Amino acid sequence: MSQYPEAQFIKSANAPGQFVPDTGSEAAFAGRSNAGKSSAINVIVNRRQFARTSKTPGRTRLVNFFSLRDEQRLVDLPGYGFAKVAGKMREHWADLMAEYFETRKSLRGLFLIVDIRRQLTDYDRQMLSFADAVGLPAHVLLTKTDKLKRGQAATALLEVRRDLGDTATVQHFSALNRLGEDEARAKLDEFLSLSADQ
Ligand SMILES: Nc1nc2c(ncn2[C@@H]2O[C@H](COP(=O)(O)OP(=O)(O)OP(=O)(O)O)[C@@H](O)[C@H]2O)c(=O)[nH]1
Ligand SMILES: [Mg+2]
Repeated sequence: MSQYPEAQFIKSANAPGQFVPDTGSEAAFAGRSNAGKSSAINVIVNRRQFARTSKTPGRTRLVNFFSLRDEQRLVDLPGYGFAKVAGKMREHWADLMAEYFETRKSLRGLFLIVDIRRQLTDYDRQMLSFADAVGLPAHVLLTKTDKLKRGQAATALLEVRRDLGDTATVQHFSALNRLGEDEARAKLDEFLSLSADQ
């Protein structure tokens, strides 16, 4: 049973004017394309195909708003790091993200989805600096932990934790075997219950 039985998709936006009304609280999910963002959201919300997974390139370039509970939202930000994304498109992405982080009053926290085998990319660091610039807490999900042996996974976590310092918290996660789902959900609820000026 989902912890968010009323969860539903609200709308996709390609420009700030299309964002849903900025009231209540929301948590944003960001990550390199193919890192496992949609899969992580599906596990956390406990619904197959809630955020969809891969092979829907159009939708992954948009800001997707989902309602979790009354006045609590989850926002699936456009995936980044597409090798072939043209300059104009990349500029549009950067402008859209800057606008979102700088103006969004209901934003309470950032989830950054990182493939545990790849460590942090420049785009990941850019997302963390967007969050840091507005004093927003960030939490990293090291996804696809099932792809590594236990020792390798532990080492990768330590490396990322050292790299992040106190800019973000971090945990192991796997959409395949649901490792870390409770911890991720607790963090999501923690973010959503923060008040506006924290
Ligand atoms: N083994 C394993 N595979 C995963 C995991 N999470 C995601 N995948 C796979 O990785 C691929 C990409 O997953 P998505 O969830 O679609 O990734 P995304 O970050 O949403 O990608 P875009 O929306 O295209 O940017 C899919 O084939 C998933 O099945 C995981 O924890 N373990
Ligand atoms: Mg996706």
